[in-house]
Amino acid sequence: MTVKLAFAALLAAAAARAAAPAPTVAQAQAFIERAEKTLEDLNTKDNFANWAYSTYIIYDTEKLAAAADLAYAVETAKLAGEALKHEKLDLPADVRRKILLLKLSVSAPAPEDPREQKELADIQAWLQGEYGKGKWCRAADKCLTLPDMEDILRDSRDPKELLEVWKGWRTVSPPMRRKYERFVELSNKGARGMGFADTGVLWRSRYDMSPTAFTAELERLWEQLKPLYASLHAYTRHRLIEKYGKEAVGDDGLIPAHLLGNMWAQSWENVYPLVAPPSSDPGYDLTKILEARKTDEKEMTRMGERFFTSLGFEPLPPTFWERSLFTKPRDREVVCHASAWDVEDSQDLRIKMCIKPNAEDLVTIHHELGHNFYQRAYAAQPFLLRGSANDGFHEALGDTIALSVTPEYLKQIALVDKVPGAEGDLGLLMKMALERAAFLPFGLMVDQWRWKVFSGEVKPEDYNKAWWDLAAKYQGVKPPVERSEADFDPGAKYHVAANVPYTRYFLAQVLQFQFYRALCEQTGHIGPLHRCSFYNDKKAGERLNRMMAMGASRPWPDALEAMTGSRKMDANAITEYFAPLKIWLDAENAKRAK
Ligand code: X8Z
Ligand code: ZN
Repeated sequence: MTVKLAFAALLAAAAARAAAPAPTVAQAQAFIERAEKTLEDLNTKDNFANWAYSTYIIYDTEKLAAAADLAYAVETAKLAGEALKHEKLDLPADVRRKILLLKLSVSAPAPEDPREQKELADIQAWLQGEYGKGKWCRAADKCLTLPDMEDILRDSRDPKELLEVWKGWRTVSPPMRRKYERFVELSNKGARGMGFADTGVLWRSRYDMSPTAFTAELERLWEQLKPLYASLHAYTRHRLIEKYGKEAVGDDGLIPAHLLGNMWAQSWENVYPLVAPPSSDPGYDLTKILEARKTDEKEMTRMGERFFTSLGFEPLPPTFWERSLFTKPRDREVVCHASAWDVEDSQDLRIKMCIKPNAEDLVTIHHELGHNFYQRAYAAQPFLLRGSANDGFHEALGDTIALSVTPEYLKQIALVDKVPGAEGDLGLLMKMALERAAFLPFGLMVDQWRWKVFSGEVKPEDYNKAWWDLAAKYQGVKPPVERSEADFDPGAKYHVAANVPYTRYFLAQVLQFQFYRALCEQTGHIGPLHRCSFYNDKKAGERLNRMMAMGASRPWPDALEAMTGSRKMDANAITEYFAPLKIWLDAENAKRAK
């Protein structure tokens, strides 16, 4: 088209717009209803395609998943564009909220150019598959999958083997680097098309406050939590030096990432035996109990389900048991990273998980079922409001239940014979701190990295360095060997490869302790908070259900208020829970500071 003709076309379009009557509120309402129908249908198709891909990674399912993702993302971008013309109207609150949620719903928005739209969807599906298929071959005939390597990280105490496996898993991600770079470019184009400065700003706009105010909220919460984390870190580091020697740990105040029992050093419960407070053993080891009883994967999931039904929730539908994936198949590649699915209409609920009979996975089962019960609780909401109050709420629900897996509860369900007395408290609290308090800075740093990457503050040539700078700053953790920009360690974490925002898990830690405290207060629990279990408490179930049934229909402070009476996120429920441990840790740390 010549310039002159193009200009004429623009003028004609502007004239047509001027001539078109302004839309009415009724039209806006009809628009959003149509949009919901279209999106719900595309979403279901996308779920079927992605379920097939994640549980059977081959070329063909990759293509089917990419095509379904593409259709969903393109339609969302188109509808978000159309919604603009309704935004100036004086809309009913629910319509306005739906338009807002529509614009915020895709984590990697489609750019305008159809070729780039396809490229973006293809890269995303490819990255997921690379992560899922990732293997490291110890020897030509001995290739390990991620769950194999996680087993070694969990159980081995041989620093050479730990190092080998830690490095081994990270050979999977360097091929992702170039694609990730391009992914960032394309996703940012999409975000800009929707009026956001970059993808990170879009993510931070999901919290019913300005992105800047949200960043400040995170900072405020982290300031509340830092002293607890610092005490736990110092004590753990000291005990690791006792175990592995000063030489292995170093004298820079940091902890090498391969010694903490977890592939990403994100939670540390697997090193409990190395850091247990002397003479304060709770007297039972849940992993050993599950092993001794030969509890299989489905039975572990049944245990989780029974907690929810004890609160008054309906049991999961038969299709949950037929269609979920509970174990790693031997004959095909799958994405083992645990997830919960609402495949169709909040009826076809499933989990996908390569369950192992250990305490860590029992907690993860509760976490995943929390997603499923949440999905069912908001089933009656219109499509765009089917979600949690903010994404931290979704992640917090099952964890709140898992906080109730106390010795008292385990006795009630006859998994232990004897409840430890108060002498076991420090041990119990230490286990929980390694599992949850240790996670806090990791929950923050992943998106601190991505936000800088999306904004361009961190350039591709500094991807790896920036990752480890943040790990040092927030977690006090360092790589066990020198890394370079030939590595791409962020890509060795599922949520980076799969583009799942991560701040939600930090928020979930804060929220779950607030939920738990509120429910325990309601049950009239007396004694230390960490001994409270609301198992069997129908009133607790009702309260949870009230909040969950709201879905995303109201700004999250309303849901938080319904649940806890407070409209603010507050980390003091965590600090209160761990207060006795903190006192003990500080005394221990002080002995060495002298
Ligand atoms: O990804 C998860 C869940 C699925 S939403 C298994 N989590 C984070 C992780 O594994 O990194 C739960 C805790 C943090
Ligand atoms: Zn989750």
